[in-house]
Amino acid sequence: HPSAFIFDLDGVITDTAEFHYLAWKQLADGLGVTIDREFNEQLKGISRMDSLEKIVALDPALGGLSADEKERLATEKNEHYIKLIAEVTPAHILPGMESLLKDIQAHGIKIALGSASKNAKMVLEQLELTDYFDYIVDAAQVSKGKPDPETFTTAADYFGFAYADCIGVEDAEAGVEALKRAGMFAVGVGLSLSEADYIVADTGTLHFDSVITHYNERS
Ligand code: B16
Ligand code: MG
Repeated sequence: HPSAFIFDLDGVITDTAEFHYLAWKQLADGLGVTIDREFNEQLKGISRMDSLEKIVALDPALGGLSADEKERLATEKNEHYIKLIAEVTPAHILPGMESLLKDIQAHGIKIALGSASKNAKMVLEQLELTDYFDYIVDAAQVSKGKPDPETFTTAADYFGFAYADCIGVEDAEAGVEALKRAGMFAVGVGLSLSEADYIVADTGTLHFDSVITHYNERS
């Protein structure tokens, strides 16, 4: 068996992408920039400030924003986002994920969260899943976000586990790249043309036994 499972949050445990989208959309509207759900795909898995940079880049007129102004805008988006996720409940857990966490725990395997979100702890609390997690990587303690491996290696280092003995679950290619660069076994959810070691269509088809079978067959 592996030593640990390390989960991404948004798109794996729950779909916070929609709430990020609504908060960014309102901010962008205020700046006179229009974004849609297709554009929002580019914001999945990347940090808050990198997301703002991508929105600002849509309009050359916003090229002159100072670092302080960007900080203020990112804070404004985050305050709105926090209001939105206050409404998150266990009903927002993606299909099959709580039973997967139960199965992993029953086998004595450690569970960690490796999310780029600084609000990850609050989201897990809202979902009532905090108790399943032995360790949560706080995005604030990571200096290089995904696709850098640091988010995932920080979790493995906390336990003192070899990276090759860890399984990561991701829905974004940047996250899969981070896992592969760390030397971990990467499970991709809903990804096509992915570098992931094992791919499932959605969380509903992500089962403990099949992940372990593929992990044990890895070359
Ligand atoms: P915050 P993940 C990521 O979560 C989101 O996918 C991404 O859209 C967001 O910008 C990032 O967290 C930072 O979130 O503003 O709450 O710190 O997929 O890494 O769990
Ligand atoms: Mg994600």
